[in-house]
Amino acid sequence: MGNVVMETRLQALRALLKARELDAALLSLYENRRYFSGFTGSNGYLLITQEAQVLVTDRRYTQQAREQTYGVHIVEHAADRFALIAQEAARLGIGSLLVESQMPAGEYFAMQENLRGISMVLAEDVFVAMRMVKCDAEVQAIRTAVQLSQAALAEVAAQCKAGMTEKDLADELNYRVSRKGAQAMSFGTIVAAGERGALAHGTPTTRVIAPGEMVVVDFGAQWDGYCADLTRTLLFGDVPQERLAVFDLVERAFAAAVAAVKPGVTGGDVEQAHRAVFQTAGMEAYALKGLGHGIGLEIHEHPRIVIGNQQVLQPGMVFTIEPGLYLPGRFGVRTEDDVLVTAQGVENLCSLPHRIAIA
Ligand SMILES: [Mn+2]
Repeated sequence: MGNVVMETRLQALRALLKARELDAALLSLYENRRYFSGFTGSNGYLLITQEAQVLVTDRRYTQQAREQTYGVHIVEHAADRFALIAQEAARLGIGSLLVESQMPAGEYFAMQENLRGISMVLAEDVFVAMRMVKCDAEVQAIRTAVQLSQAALAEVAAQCKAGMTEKDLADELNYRVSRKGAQAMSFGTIVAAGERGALAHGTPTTRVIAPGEMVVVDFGAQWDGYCADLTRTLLFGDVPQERLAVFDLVERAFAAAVAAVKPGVTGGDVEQAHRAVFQTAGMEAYALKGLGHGIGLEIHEHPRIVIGNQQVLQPGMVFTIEPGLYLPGRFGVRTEDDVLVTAQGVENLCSLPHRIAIA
């Protein structure tokens, strides 16, 4: 992300600090640090005041931090990073500090010990809320992540066959995503064959895929830090008609959910649109309570597209739509695409066919 994007984000954070009458924010979560400074090291504490940005990190990352950030003063810590953060906070005249709700308890107590006289205020959902609406550059990064993911799965689908194991399929997919230029997978690839498909998040095993089985494949590439998240239920050979009927029902739920997406409706409204399809078919008992989640620098962000969610959708939000039906001990079906809320309604960022037959 360029300097203009970073500047816009900083301005929004500074306006928020001002409105809440707080002197500074302290960011240590990887995604928040990256979002507000561009720094991608695994260790760092970013202090942001109205005038200054200070990053406290260790010697492994000082050079990298200089290269990745703009307008950030970099301070190298040795053993006691908390004492150094306290020193910087004192130098900057900080009396109150917004801290992330994900801060580990151990760090919180260490900060409290060191930052005497500074009041720490819990940010709760502040940072996830700021990251919820994506700018054009972020949407572009997600589009690229989706394209890499789709191209990789299309190649794997063209070559895989019954007799492979779940793990064979996952390894092949991960390799191809990487070869296409992705920096990483968004999360550990899920491949769940036959009755294992009823486990919503089955990790790949050495179980062999048999002809006539459905195989749930859930994965995604990361591009410029941004995550894609796609699921296809691959149809190996002659899948029994009863199972194909369940597949079609999930497709109808997917279509109903996408049709419900537009600015002004809530996450809960979209979830209900898909649930209604399952209710009518008498299959609701086999569905989960959620339909999707925001994606961005993290694989699970806001908005949450879950039962009763009151978050109002706005243009620029990007989230998954992933209806599924899970029949314990028998089989499972899930289809997942990533969608963008637009001023007019919705754009599906994915174009890979949902129904993929493996000969
Ligand atoms: Mn997902």
